[in-house]
This record gives sequence, structure tokens and C-alpha cells, in this order.
Amino acid sequence: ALGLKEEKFKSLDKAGVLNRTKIADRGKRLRKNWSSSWTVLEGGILTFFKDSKHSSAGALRHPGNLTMPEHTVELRGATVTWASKDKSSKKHVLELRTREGSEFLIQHDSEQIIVTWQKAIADSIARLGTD
Ligand code: I3S
Repeated sequence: ALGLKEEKFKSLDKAGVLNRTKIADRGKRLRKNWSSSWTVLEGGILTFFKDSKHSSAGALRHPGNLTMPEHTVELRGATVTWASKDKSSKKHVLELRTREGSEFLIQHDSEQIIVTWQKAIADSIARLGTD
């Protein structure tokens, strides 16, 4: 059986295309700028890649060898909630706040898809704990 540590970091949790925007950087408000992004949840880290065009099947972790992550979000100590209506006029918006006070909005038109992400992110945060 895997130890606690291995259990936390064992594998890819989830990957797919989401709409996202960063709205705060360590407490500092940012201008909203939505974009579609290949997104990977793995080992307590959520990574938004710059470009979703290369996200073909089989390229789960990296959408092409040369595509660099745009944002990597440490989920330890983060919170994920459903965004209030004043945060966005879009439907199915999640608000992710990091321990350092950065904030991201994450959205998908499909309720089923966004609910799956909400659960996966919340599970990941819960597994990491706050220590
Ligand atoms: O919170 P805001 O300012 O209503 O966010 C909207 C803007 O980011 C807008 O861009 P411009 O500032 O260039 O107009 C976007 O096109 C909208 O999508 C943003 O609102 P939603 O409600 O879609 O998050």
C-alpha cells in the first residue's frame, strides 16, 4: 500500500479545457481577462497552460512539448467556492483563493464538467491539509 505521502502525490487527478481568469495576485486586484486554458490537476498543483489548442488526447499532461505553464497554483491552504453573482455574469463559476491571497475564477458552460472539477479541486485541497 502507498504511504500517506505517496498517496498525496501519486498521479494525475484531472485534465481538461476550462475558461479561467486571474483576478488577484497576492492580494492585489488584477484586471479580468478570461481565456480558455488546458488545465491539469496533479499532486496538489493546478496548472493552467497558455494555450489549449494542442490539448489532443494522449497529450494529457503537456499540450505539446514546448508549451509552458502560464500559472501553477499551489492548492495547499487554498479554498474553492462557487463564485457569487457579482464576480461574473457567467454561469458555473468557481472561485479559487490561494493561501497567498491570489484569486482565480474558473468556468465551464457545462455544469457537469465544472462540478467534476469542483469536487476534484476540493478533494485535492482536503488531502493536502493545511500544515
Ligand atoms: O467583472 P467585469 O469587469 O464585468 O468583467 C468583464 C470584463 O473582463 C470584460 O472585458 P472588458 O473589460 O474588456 O470589457 C469581459 O469581456 C467579460 O467577460 C467580463 O465579465 P464576465 O461577467 O464575463 O466575467
